[in-house]
Amino acid sequence: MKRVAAVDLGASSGRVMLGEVGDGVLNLTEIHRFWNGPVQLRDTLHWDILHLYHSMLEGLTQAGSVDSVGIDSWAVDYGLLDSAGHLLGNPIHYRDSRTDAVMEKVLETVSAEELYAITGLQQLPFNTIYQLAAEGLRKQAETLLMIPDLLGYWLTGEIGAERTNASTTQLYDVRAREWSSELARRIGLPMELLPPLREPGDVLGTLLPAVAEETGLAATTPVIAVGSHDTASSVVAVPAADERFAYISSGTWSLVGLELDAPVLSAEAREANFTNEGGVDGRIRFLRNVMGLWILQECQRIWGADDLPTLLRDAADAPPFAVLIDPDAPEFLAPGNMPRRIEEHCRASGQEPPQSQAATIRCVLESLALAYRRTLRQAQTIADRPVDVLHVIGGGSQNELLCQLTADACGLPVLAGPVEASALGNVLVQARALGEPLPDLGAMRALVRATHQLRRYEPQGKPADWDAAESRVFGTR
Ligand code: LFR
Repeated sequence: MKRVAAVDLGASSGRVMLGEVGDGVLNLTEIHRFWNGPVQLRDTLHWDILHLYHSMLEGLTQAGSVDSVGIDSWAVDYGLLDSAGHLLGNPIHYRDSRTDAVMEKVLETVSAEELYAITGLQQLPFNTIYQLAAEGLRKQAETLLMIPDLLGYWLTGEIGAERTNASTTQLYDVRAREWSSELARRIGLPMELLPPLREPGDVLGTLLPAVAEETGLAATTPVIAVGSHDTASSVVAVPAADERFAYISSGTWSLVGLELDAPVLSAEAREANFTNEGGVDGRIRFLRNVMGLWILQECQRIWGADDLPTLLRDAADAPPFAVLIDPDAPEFLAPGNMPRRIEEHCRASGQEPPQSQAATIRCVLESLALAYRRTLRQAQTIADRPVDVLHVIGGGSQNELLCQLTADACGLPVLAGPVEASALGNVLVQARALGEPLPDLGAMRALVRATHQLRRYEPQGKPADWDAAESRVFGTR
């Protein structure tokens, strides 16, 4: 039996989980959960990286002795080190406004077609390439480390770039499976900034003596690179039985798509803004970001409404298809007064704004389900991959109303769970690196299936209602 610590950092909370993996066993226990979120400091939105580091150490201390440690987090964000290995400033949050209109500027140097041909990445205004262009590199910067690589560096002193997360920077060549020196040159980025790539499953190193002392862990404890992009880890834990599945990794974002063996770099894929992010074992996550539960979380924050179950019960009773929004509209990206932005969005699209919290939540969830439907249909057509089942994994898999609306909208059975998918994927990749016989993703997924209960939602209602809703929001696009 292997005992490993999975550090899993999400945009609204972080956790240290203890994973136990053995023959037919996959246990996950939460050791420590802590707050995470944007911190506005003067004119910039930051992550509180030292709080995350400190909380990670607290969790590792409470975990007791483990065979290894692995870290995953959201993507695209980074810290910069100087030549002495010191962090140059607090990492900036991808929702910060410094990237506003930067994409357009970069596209004057490298066309969207060229960028896609090399990276296969969806255009999101906060991709690492645009963040770097926005900040104009500080002269002292010597090394760029993505968030999990930065925390791994602080644990071990070792520098590297885990591949799944590197693939989200838009500086990574998805076919050559290397950093793109061509793109770095074109945007004036020194290649030396980008550390050597490492694979999920590689050992970064062992704990630094000071870390071992602080946590009480053995100094010989290895830190193992996992699918350090949380979405890569969560897709590892999709409990699919065969290839004909789609997934929604449902949390602050909803990552909606397919798992493929090779990238799809066609004009249709680019025009529909699908991404080809690198997965564990060389798979491709062919997906699109849908705004996700972020809008709901921001509504709750503004209302001071913590009681989600009650809000969802009321939303389930609210009239269907009353008001619909495009959840991916740019005005929903930055933190702020979401209820007001929804009202404004409704007025601008000629709809009477929702009149209650329940109606607002209903509008958000139906609109998300509609965006899922559209994304999945496009993904299947563009990748030429039919699917029989839709797996919803992550925190959002607990939202019964959203799962049912998703099944209805997509016309597919939804299998919901596991909730802690990214932590499970993190644990599984560590266990394999430590020698557990989990030869491939199929074996890992079979273990998740055997040890986790899933909830099934059958599509209900009238498909024609969703057809009509789709053309209301997206026209015939
Ligand atoms: C989900 C996620 C998405 C990424 C977004 C920003 O947590 O990692 O995959 O697009 O956060 O990094």
